[in-house]
Amino acid sequence: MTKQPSIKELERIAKDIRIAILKMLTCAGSGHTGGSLSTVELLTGLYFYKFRCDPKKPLCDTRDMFILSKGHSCPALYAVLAHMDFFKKEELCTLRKIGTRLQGHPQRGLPGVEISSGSLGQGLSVSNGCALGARLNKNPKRIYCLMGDGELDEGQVWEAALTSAHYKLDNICGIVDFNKFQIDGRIEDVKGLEPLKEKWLSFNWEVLEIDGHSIKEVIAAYDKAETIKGKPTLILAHTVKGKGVSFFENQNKYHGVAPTEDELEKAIKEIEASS
Ligand SMILES: Cc1ncc(C[n+]2csc(CCOP(=O)(O)OP(=O)(O)O)c2C)c(N)n1
Repeated sequence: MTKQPSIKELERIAKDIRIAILKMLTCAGSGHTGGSLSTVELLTGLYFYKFRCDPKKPLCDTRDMFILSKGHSCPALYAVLAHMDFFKKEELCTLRKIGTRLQGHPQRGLPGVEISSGSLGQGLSVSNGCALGARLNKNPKRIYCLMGDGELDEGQVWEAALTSAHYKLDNICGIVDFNKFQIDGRIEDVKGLEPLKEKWLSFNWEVLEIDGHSIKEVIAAYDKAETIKGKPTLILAHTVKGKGVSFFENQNKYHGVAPTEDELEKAIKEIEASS
C-alpha cells in the first residue's frame, strides 16, 4: 500500500497547484481565475488523497471518475492532472493556444479528462449514466462531479439530482463549489439559492457541509461520503472565489480575466508566504 500524504504535504501541493494555475492563465492571457482558485483544495484532496486511478492507464476500467461540470475551471484540473503525471507539466503553458489539448474548456482526448464540458449543467447527468453503468457491471468505481453554485441555476442539475436519488446512486459524490459568485455577480443578487443544504436534503441526498479550503475537512468528507449507502452524497463546500490571493478574493471581475505579469509575481509571493 502506498503511503497517504499528510495534511501538510497536501497543503504544499495545493500551493503548487495554485501557482501552476496562475502561471498558466498569465501565459495564456485569458481564462477563468476566480473559479479555478476556489476549487484547489477540493481537487487536491480528491486526487492526491482519495482518487483511485493510474495516470499511465487513464482509461482503466476500475478507475474512479471525475467529471468537471463547471468546465471553465479547467486550469485547476489541468494543473492537478499534470502534477499527477497524466501528461507533462511543460504542456501546461500551451493553455488556450491554437491546436493545444488544453482548451479553454476541457475536451476529451487529454488523458484524465472524462467529458468535454463548459456548457454548464450537464455533468451530473453524465455522472448518473456512469454510476448506473458501474452498478450494472458490479464495478466498484466512484464518480465525483464538481459543480458551481451559479451552475445550479441550470434546471438540468435538478433533474439529474432527482435521478441520482431515485436510483439510490451511492457511488456518486457531488461537490458544489459554493463560492457565492457567478458570472454576473453575487449568487444572492442574481438568483438566490438558499436554503441550499435543505434543497439537496429534500431531493433525498446526504449532505456534508464543509469549509472547502480546509484540507482536513475536505478529505474527511471524501472518506465519509464513501460510507454513505442507499443515496448519493453532496459535499457542500463553502469556498472563496479567487482564494489564496488577496487581490483576487471575492473580486468577481477576475471571473474570466487572467492575471497580468505583475499580478502573477505578487500572487506567487503571497501564496509562498501564506501559512
Ligand atoms: C449553459 C451555459 N450557460 C452560460 C454559460 C456562461 N457561464 C460561464 S461561467 C458562468 C458562471 C457560472 O457560475 P459558477 O458555476 O458559480 O462558476 P464560478 O463562479 O465558480 O466560476 C456562466 C453563466 C455557460 N458556460 N454555460
